[in-house]
Amino acid sequence: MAKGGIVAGCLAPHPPHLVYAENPEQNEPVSEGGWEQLRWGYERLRESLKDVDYDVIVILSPHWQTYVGTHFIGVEKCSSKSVDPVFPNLFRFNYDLTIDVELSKAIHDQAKSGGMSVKMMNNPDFRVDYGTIVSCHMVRPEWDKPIVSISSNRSLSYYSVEVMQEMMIELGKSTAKAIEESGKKCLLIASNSLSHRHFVTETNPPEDMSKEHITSHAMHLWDMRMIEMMREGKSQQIINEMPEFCEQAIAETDGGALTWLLSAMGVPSEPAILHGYGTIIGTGNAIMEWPCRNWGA
Ligand code: 2X7
Ligand code: FE2
Repeated sequence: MAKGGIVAGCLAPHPPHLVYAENPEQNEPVSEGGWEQLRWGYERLRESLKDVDYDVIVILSPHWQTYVGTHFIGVEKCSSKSVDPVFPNLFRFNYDLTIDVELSKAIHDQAKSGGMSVKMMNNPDFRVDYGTIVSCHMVRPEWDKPIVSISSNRSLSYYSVEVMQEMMIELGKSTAKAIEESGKKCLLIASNSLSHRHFVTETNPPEDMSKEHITSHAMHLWDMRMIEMMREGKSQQIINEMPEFCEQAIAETDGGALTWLLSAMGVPSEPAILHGYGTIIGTGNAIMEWPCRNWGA
């Protein structure tokens, strides 16, 4: 069997506002648009991936939070309504998705053999988190690929960002090894915003773009610093600076997704492509792609 591999790694943020603004048939609320810079960024990412052949999307979302180990959905068919607990006015999404249980289990087993605390989630009534759904929808609205859904183990809450990083680096290596052995071509997604300080009141309508901006200059500077490092291939420096970034920018990278992604790609020194940047209720969001398929073996 030929070796499996990662065709691309993506940083794909998941504010529900993006799906709300797109007005897909699966989402109940109706909008007049909004957040176009980011939605055009997703358009560019989709265009970049349109001729890329892959079998499965592997995604880690900070909104599936587990406190004892990393969990993987182990149920083949998941279908229900996902409602954002903070923005039920924007996101009530009917989903119907397929899980690649074989690959989920392979990553689970690989991580376990490396000493990590892991668990397969086998509850057929489990509701998939909105982070996973929004990022997958924005990257591949056709919903024609199975996914592997990985939880965010909040080791940070018990220990520190440093411990979280160590664990995500390990999980990334296990993910890469399991993918290689699976023979499958995978698209990896880290589902998170960058700076994550947000406004506490909503505008009327929520898509009033005259009110949308970053919450502070400090958050802007942190976001630009992270984007520049990604564009320059400075993955190791990103990992080194992650504790300060998480603390000072209240960054959503605290869920481990970006560190996991960088580790799975082998902490690349190749540059990432910036497809778009924009703010959503004051948080900073970048759409980035690492086109691993072009890097050679
Ligand atoms: O989950 C989110 C987020 N990360 C950023 C902004 C707004 C809403 O939801
Ligand atoms: Fe979020």
